[in-house]
Amino acid sequence: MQALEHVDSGALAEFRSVRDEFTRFLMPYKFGIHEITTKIEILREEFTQLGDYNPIEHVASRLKTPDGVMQKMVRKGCEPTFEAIREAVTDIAGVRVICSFVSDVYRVFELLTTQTDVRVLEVKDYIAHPKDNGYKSLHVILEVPVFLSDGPTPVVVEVQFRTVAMDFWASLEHKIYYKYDRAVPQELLNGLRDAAETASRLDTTMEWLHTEIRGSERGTTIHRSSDTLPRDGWTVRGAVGNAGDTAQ
Ligand code: 0O2
Repeated sequence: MQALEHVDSGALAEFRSVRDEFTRFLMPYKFGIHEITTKIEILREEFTQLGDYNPIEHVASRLKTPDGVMQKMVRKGCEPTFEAIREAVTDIAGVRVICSFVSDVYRVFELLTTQTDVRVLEVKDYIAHPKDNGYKSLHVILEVPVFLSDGPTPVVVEVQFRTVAMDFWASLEHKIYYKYDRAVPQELLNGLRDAAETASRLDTTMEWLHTEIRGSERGTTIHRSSDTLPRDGWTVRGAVGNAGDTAQ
């Protein structure tokens, strides 16, 4: 605080004003995250209360930091204006839905995106078409209204749906990518591709086993844990009502 006394007061006021503007810019995205996570938690609780099989393992979310937004703005070569950023950076608000099996991923995706106040802007199916490195997930960019004091504001949120195995792979790949500052040795890249194939086979086998068990245990509830730890800056929601998530 003492150090600030030596800073030119005009420059400080300008700095504070930019900071406040950024906070105002990010606020609807934070509420957009709440809207989507609430929708997912409602589905999840409905499944649980009905004593039915719950396809949602856990939900995580993150709001990009101002620094993260600016990095993406530079990477996308967009103008340094809030309007341009709003248009070009579609993952300022991010929600990740981790499901038990691949069929659950598509089922929960369908349940969310067919809700009447949700508008789908873009779908990227990296499960049907995995990335070269082995990355799998179902991404959807959607728009949801957030009701502020001056009326409804449409907010863009990126939702990633994946299985536990896909999530496990992606979080390790993310760590490796950053540890080697994007220059990952070929040996590790090969290992990651192998691991992606193994994870994919695990998904197939586990889903088959699950279908077999369901077939012979109709009417019984299958309980599964939802205590997977948060990774790479995303905050996991294990129960309804957790809030406040910020990461790059
Ligand atoms: P973070 O830390 O999750 O925020 P975009 O830049 O989003 O317009 P892109 O890259 O085509 O264009 O978008 P895409 O493919 O939908 O990917 C966006 C997000 O998906 C990433 O966000 C990651 O969260 C995740 N993702 C995509 N590809 C990979 C991958 O190969 N490995 C891992 N681990 N995650 C991936 P950020 O902003 O990169 O990161």
